[in-house]
Amino acid sequence: MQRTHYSRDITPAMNGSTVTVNGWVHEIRDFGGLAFLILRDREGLVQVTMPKKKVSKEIVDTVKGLSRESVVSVTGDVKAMEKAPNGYELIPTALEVLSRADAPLPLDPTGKVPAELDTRLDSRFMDLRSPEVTAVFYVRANMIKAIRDYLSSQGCLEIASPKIVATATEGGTELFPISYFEREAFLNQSPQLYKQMMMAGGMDRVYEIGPIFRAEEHATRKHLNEATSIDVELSFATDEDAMRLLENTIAYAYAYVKEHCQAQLKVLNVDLQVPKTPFRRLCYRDAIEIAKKDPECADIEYGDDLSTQAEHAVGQAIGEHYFIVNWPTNIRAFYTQPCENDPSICKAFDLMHPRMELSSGAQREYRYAELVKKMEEKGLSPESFKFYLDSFRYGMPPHAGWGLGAERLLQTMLNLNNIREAVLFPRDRVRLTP
Ligand code: ATP
Ligand code: AMO
Repeated sequence: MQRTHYSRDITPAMNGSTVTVNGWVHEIRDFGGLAFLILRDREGLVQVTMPKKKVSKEIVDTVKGLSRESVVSVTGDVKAMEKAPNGYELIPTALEVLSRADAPLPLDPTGKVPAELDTRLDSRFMDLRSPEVTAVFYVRANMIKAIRDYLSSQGCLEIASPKIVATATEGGTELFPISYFEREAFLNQSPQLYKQMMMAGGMDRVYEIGPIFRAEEHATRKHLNEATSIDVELSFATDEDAMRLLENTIAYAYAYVKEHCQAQLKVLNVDLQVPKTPFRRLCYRDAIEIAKKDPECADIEYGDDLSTQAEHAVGQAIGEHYFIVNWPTNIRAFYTQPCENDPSICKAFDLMHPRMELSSGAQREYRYAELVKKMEEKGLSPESFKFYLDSFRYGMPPHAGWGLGAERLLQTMLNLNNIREAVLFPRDRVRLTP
């Protein structure tokens, strides 16, 4: 049972050596004098070939009695074989059944019988056994690793901020209230306030990769109620510094995945193109003009948020990653700094993929008096943000940062139709289990 190799690590050059592989019964084919067991592990398929003259009757009989998706351990001799997956087959000398699978299966993990996304999510453990789904999460793990490596290499320290909080940050309507002993508390929508406080703490450059919670009421293909946010905050930095780090992070993640996930990209049929930096900077005003040309967005006005339709119209016109800059101050969060020469626009940016928004960020208002004024203008009570505002009173450096949705990044990278495909166990309006 002690595994010696994953399926992918065995090569035809190992002809004659003995290996042990562990995995699931993908398929059994019996041709009388010759039987095949196709075993599947995380990395791929192994053909176990049983010519009845060479393999013990006990092993052949055990295999014939196996149900699909049972878990087995097979020890055998490697034989180079051009027609088999990865160019080799195993002639078994020992076979151990570790767990028998019930029948019928809730899903067909070979994908031969396609299932609706909802059915797949209901039996996610089984869904994950299909090579396409495994590939998505293999890429996700590598994408996150790349981002962590890159941000660390740029001098950012990883932090962990609380997820149980007392206040909203991204507009009051999308909060999940929870009961916290005698008080009301909320699940955090964003590490925003905490990553800014780290600038007052002198940590200089920080990042966090963690969950955010938003009570989005509606079902869309790009919203989750629990998402993963990649947050960055940089001291002594401008909006332009933050944008540069963001575009370089995206390009690095793409390049890393392209290099390290070749087999998975092939399974997913994705021809990954590393986006070229710097990304185009498009003025909000020009984005509105482009959107207006789409008949479905004809009534969009300067000062409106970009609707999903408008995002699509502009995305189609640009055709690659781009930033929207020079946003009207009154439609951005209170912590955004207005431009000195024209305070009606601000130092906020959105990073867009042609399909959707991937990230928002800004140079922050770091002057205490101005920040309090901005909060009051937005109808927020400075008293409830005292813990945050105090950090601006005793030496707060100028700073800038961004939040990037990990699932949206993966969704657009792999061209997934629905954001739920980019999460192991998505949370939406109706889904709380598994
Ligand atoms: P923000 O960046 O303002 O926090 P977001 O990233 O959640 O918002 P976007 O993806 O930028 O939202 O949303 C673009 C547009 O999608 C919104 O302007 C709105 O028209 C629409 N939209 C946003 N949230 C929802 C929702 N929960 N259900 C349906 N449509 C939504
Ligand atoms: P914003 O609210 O735009 O900005 O969120 C940043 C990014 O997080 C992702 N995201 C989501 N992904 C899936 N489902 C959701 N419900 C969801 N909500 C957000 C998106 C989005 O672009 N504090 C600021 C960031 C900053 O200024 O540093 C913020 O939270 O990809």
